[in-house]
Amino acid sequence: SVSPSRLQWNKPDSFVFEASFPFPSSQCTNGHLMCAGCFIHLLADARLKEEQATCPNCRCEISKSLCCRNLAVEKAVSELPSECGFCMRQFPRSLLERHQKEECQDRVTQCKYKRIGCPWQGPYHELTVHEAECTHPTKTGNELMEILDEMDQTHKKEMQLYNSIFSLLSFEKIGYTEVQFRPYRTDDFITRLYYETPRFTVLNQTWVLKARVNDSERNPNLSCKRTLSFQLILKSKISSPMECSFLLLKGPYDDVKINPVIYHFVFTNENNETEYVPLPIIDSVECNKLLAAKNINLRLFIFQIQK
Ligand SMILES: *[C@@H]1O[C@H](CO)[C@@H](O)[C@H](O)[C@H]1NC(C)=O
Ligand SMILES: *[C@@H]1O[C@H](CO)[C@@H](O)[C@H](O)[C@H]1NC(C)=O
Ligand SMILES: *[C@@H]1O[C@H](CO)[C@@H](O)[C@H](O)[C@H]1NC(C)=O
Ligand SMILES: CC(=O)N[C@H]1CO[C@H](CO)[C@@H](O)[C@@H]1O
Ligand SMILES: [Zn+2]
Ligand SMILES: [Zn+2]
Repeated sequence: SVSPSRLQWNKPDSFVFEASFPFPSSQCTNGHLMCAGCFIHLLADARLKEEQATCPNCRCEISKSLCCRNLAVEKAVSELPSECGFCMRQFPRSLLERHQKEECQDRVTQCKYKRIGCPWQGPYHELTVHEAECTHPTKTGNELMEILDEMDQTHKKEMQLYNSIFSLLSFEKIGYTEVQFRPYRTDDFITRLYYETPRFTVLNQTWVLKARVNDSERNPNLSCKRTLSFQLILKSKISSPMECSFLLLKGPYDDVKINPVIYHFVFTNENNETEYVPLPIIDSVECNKLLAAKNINLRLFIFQIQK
């Protein structure tokens, strides 16, 4: 069976479709079909439970190498009716994206005075009425100044992040390397998945990265909200404290959507590992993609701050 494409809220002003996976459908060796979203989810779940992923229909093993796309089905599916996530009407799948982006009367839109601070969001068919009544254009210059100041603050924070990356790039000592997180299990009674990289050398020191899945299995409401957090561990002895900024980014071999976030830490021989800090993956769809892949390949930058 083919489920209609599920809309998923990402940021208030954008949404992603499951069809944005690298391949839209997959079939097991016995020919049972699943959509790419379900397939990736099954692989991610199996990794978390340390089980071989199996086809929900026939229980045969599934994996990226055992399953293949079915182009005939993908073509047929693209012509099947699918439901618009806003107006619930049916459209051929191939037309749905344009309908939801540009044509649907119920699609979520924002007020044109958003630029001067109007927070209104609503269906397209109410937009004209709202904009005619919107109080933002009649605000006084002083009121608008306050709103714009707030917006400037947000913008400034973003700029600060990019500026600090640029200033880190002018440091004398910068090291970077490709890192590969590999999955392991803890030997607790209920084992937990964690990741660890092999030892690697950056800035003439030996390091290891660990990561763990920060999911909220105990809260069923959040069971889909998976995140990862990681820590950087210094493995070699140092003669004086080493103050560092570090940053994980997408590497050349994996297509991971990750936000640039800079962390700081002063490494000493006694204080040789950072706290677990969030791995800033854009959303849990991306996180599941990472868990479904065997290893996680990223690029680590370390900037040494010299006094
Ligand atoms: C790198 O470390 C080794 C010993 O750990 C040391 O002999 C060497 O001088 C260091 N190189 C640099 C460039 O700091
Ligand atoms: C899940 O959500 C429902 C409704 O919002 C709430 O009543 C319930 O307490 C939540 N459960 C947990 C474990 O947070
Ligand atoms: C890291 O720190 C811990 C506790 O301070 C210490 O026991 C351990 O030997 C240190 N590891 C290295 C490689 O220095
Ligand atoms: C259960 C668990 O691992 N929780 C961690 C989630 O990530 C934060 C850091 O962002 C940790 O502080 C929590 O301990
Ligand atoms: Zn619609
Ligand atoms: Zn408005």
